[in-house]
This record gives sequence, C-alpha cells and structure tokens, in this order.
Amino acid sequence: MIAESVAPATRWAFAFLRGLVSRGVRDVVISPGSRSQALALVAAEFADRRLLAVHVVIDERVGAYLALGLAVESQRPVAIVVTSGTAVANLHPGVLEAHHAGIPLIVVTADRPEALRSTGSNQTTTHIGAFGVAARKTIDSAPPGADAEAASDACAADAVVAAVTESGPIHVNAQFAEPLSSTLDAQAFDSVEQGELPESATVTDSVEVAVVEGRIVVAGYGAGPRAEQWARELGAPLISEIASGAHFGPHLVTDYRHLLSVPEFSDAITSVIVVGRPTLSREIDALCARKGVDVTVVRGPEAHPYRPQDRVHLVDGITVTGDGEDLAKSWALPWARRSRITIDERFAEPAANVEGSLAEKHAERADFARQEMLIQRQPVTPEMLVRAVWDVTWPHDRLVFGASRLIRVADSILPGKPLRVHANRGLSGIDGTIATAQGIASASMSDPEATHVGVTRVVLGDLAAQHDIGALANLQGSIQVIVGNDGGGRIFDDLPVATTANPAHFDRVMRTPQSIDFESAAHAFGLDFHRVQTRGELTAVLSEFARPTLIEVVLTRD
Ligand SMILES: Cc1ncc(C[n+]2csc(CCOP(=O)(O)OP(=O)(O)O)c2C)c(N)n1
Ligand SMILES: [Mg+2]
Repeated sequence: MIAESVAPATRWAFAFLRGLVSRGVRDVVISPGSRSQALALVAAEFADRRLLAVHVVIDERVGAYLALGLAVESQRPVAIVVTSGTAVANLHPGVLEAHHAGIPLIVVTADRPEALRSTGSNQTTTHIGAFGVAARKTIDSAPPGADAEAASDACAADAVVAAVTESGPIHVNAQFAEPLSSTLDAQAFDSVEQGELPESATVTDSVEVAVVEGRIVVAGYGAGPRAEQWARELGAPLISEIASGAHFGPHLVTDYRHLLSVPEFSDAITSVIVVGRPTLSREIDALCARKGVDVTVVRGPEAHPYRPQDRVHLVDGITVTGDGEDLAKSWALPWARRSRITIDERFAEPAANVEGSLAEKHAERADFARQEMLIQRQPVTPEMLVRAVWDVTWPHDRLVFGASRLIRVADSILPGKPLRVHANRGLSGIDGTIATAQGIASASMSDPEATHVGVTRVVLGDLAAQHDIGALANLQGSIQVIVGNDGGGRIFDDLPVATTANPAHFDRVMRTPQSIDFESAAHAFGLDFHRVQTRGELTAVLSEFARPTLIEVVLTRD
C-alpha cells in the first residue's frame, strides 16, 4: 500500500504501471503533457530500475508507430501514454494500422474528470470513441479515489488481457483531477516484479486439407512461416508476399504475377489456401475471385480477414492429411523452377568476365577493369536497390518496407530467404514507416535472447520519407533509413489515369515531386548521410555502418 498522502493520480499511475509490468508489458512510449504527468514520472522511475523501457517521443503520431514497431518485434502489447486533446487524435493513424493489422497496443489517454467534458474547459475534448471501431475495447477509468491502487490494477489487468486476446489496440482513458502528481517513496518499487503475459487463446477451428494437385498456398501479411510448412506438406506451390514471413523455401514462386497469366500453370489451379491478407497484387485478388476456384482463408488477428468472394471458407488453421512429397515433384516444383529461371534471366546481376582479370595480356586485363568500372558506375534502378539490400540482409537483421512501389518491386523479383521483413500492410499508409522501423530496431536490440544484434534497414520512397521526417528525431542504434528518391509518388505512374490526365496536373496533384534536401534533414537530426547514385556506391554504403544513417538513393527512371 502506498501512503494516503501521495496524490491519487500518482497512486493510480503507480499501480497501473505495476499492473502492466507484472503482466508482461515491457515497453511504454511517452509523449509529454501536464495531465499525463503522474504516468510519465512514475514510468521514468520504473525505467531507472530497469522494470520498463521508456521511449520518449514528442510527436504522438510518431509515438504510436514506434509503439507498433516495438509490439511487432517483441510480440508483446506496448503501452502509450499521452495527454488530452489533439494529442489523442495524433495517435489515430497508428491505432488504425494496429487494428487492421492485429497488433496489440495499450493506449492510455490522460483526461480531466468526466464532469468537465463539454464545459469549455481548456484542452478538453471527448476521448471516449476517439478511435471509433479501431479500439477493440475502451475502458473509461473513473477519477482515482481512496481505492486508486485496486482500481488501476484491475484496469491494467483488463487492458493486458484484452490486448492479448483481442490482439489489437485497447483504449484506457484515465481521468485525473488536481493534484496531478506528487512524489513517491522509493520503497514502493520494492513490490514491483516483471511477470509474464497471460496466455492467448489457442486455435480452435482447424480444418483438414488433403494433398491434391491443383492446390496452391498464398501467404499474405501476417502469414508467418507456417504457410511455408503447409505448402511443403501439401506439395503445393507457394506464393508468399515479401512481408509475409514465409518468403523462402523450395516451393517459393516469386514470379507469380507472370505465371498466373500463363494458362499452362494458371488454369491448373483449382483451390487456394490463403494465409493472412495478401495486399500487393491484383493477380491474387483475380485468382481468388475466379469461378470454380475454391478458396480457404486462414485468418489471423487482423480486423477483417481477406474475403475476395462470398464463397470463402474462413478457418483458424489447417491440418494437412496425406503426404505431398511425391506430388511436389510434378506440381509445386515445376512452378518454382520456372519462376527461378525467369527471375534469373530477367534480373541477372551483371558480372565482368573474371578470367579477364587473370589474363596474361594487358589489353584483356584492362578490358576487364573497364567492364567492372562500367558495372560499378551503373545508375541505380529500383530493382537494383531492393536486390542490393536483400543481399546484405541476414536472418539476425530486420528489414522494413514502406508502402508503394519499392515493396512491389521487391515482392516481384526477390529470391527466397528466411528474413524478418515487416511492412505496415494493415492499411498500407505511407505514414509512420521510419517510426515503425525504429520500434522494430529498438525491440530487436533489447531482446535478451538474441545472440547477434543485427541492423534494421528501412527501404521507403521519397514521399513516405518526407511524411515521417519527424521520426528521424528518434533514430538510435543499428538503423539505416534508405530512401529511394525517384521524384515523387511513382506508383501512380502505373495507374491508367497516368496516360489520360493532363500531364502537368498529374504531376502537380498526384505524383507530387518534392524538393526536400535530405542531407540537411539528416544533419538537422544528427544523422550520418550518404547520397548514392551508382551501383558501386550503393553496395559500399550498405556494408559500411556505424551510426543511425540516412541513405538517399537517387533512382533512375525506368
Ligand atoms: C498516409 C497516406 N497518404 C496517402 C497515401 C496514398 N499513397 C500511396 S503511395 C503514395 C506515393 C508514395 O510515394 P513514394 O513514397 O515516393 O513511393 P514511390 O511510389 O515513388 O515508390 C501515396 C501518396 C497513403 N497510402 N497513405
Ligand atoms: Mg517516390
């Protein structure tokens, strides 16, 4: 028990944070504010005692995405504490993304007592309902009184259980009256211990799926490695998106966009097992909507499971019956082989004739040197960029893609590799990408079980980078922000409207090229900076790495 002389707000904040920590929460993101002072100051005490990692972010929009990245990587709910008013609204993009993607967050907004709502009281608005349907549970906690500790512990328990079982954002609105905080005896912290998360619900609805020719597995966002395992067990081709967690293995078909248009392959498909939510290609949507194709969707924590047509079987998991090893030889492997051949042909890395380097004749050696120089001086294309990043990334590293064109290029050409790749595909916003990556980087650095601390690389477009430029203020640790600068939103160039609209108008209101000076931005935030124009420079900067770095890659137009 904490002395009654301590302000109720501080007692509530202490027992709430103790309640989170004892139930497995390890990270809290804090943005400054007066109404939220008790939570912020008590959290700082927890951080001093290594009971919680506290991440301080001025901009709540950045804070929400940072929390989301921390939750993705740590697989734990992450708490966010903000003050009242517009601070709450700034969380909305990250909360929406977390809801659609199914990522657990505990959003704590500090409010005045209910009686002051709608009275014109400064910085007071209606917090309840601010996130609409995106808050999977809302707890409006009454102003703390004599029972502050018990009430806030119950509130923490509710929030953690809901975040884990619902796997989405939970909104806790804490009503604080004056005095907004007071000091706390150091002994109070003796009662705090880190505990584990409550158990989450186990899979209930698993259906049996037989090994048959004509069945393929599609892994979308949130699929994870089980999709790769199921494809092997089923002897089925595996179409797994780049951020699915299953972009590897012998059955992988990277060149699926093309093969789905080749009748010899495409017409043979009779059944699709979709794991997670595919978001990167129209071809998958078209396939799943095709008449006569049976679609089973293995849902995850996302708000709305993938439903490309009305006749979808929605399940929580599958159990494969039969042995797909023989079938793989005649069904899955021809797909995978054909895909590999095409990709190798189309995207072969150029190489100078190595024998030339060993030649006796000076002219031949000089010719080799010239070829090599030309290769190194090639301007960087989107394909070259994603390939170079993929090649330097190892399983202990992390890779994050922004929404837009580069993730699609990566998805359509990169060979299989069991890497940890994330992209915010819940709503595919171009906002919050750098903040999300920093959350992933921070959580990966604090993983006590990690044997290697890798590098987190985030690959994003120039508009996405400008959108989240404020997140550069929070960069720390092993992180490279790699901006593919192609003069605006080049994804729109592929839309039919690009050929019909007034070109000047299209440029001004859709492609929207910007003139941001990324070098000055990097320096303003104390980051290292490189501008890269050629293949040689790109490979050199990707491997040289010490501090948080912004790399601007000037991309050539296709
Ligand atoms: C928050 C948000 N605003 C707008 C969009 C619409 N949008 C999708 S892609 C895109 C352009 C992105 O440009 P850039 O980051 O440079 O990537 P590029 O297409 O050039 O690779 C925009 C504005 C979005 N997805 N999210
Ligand atoms: Mg761009």
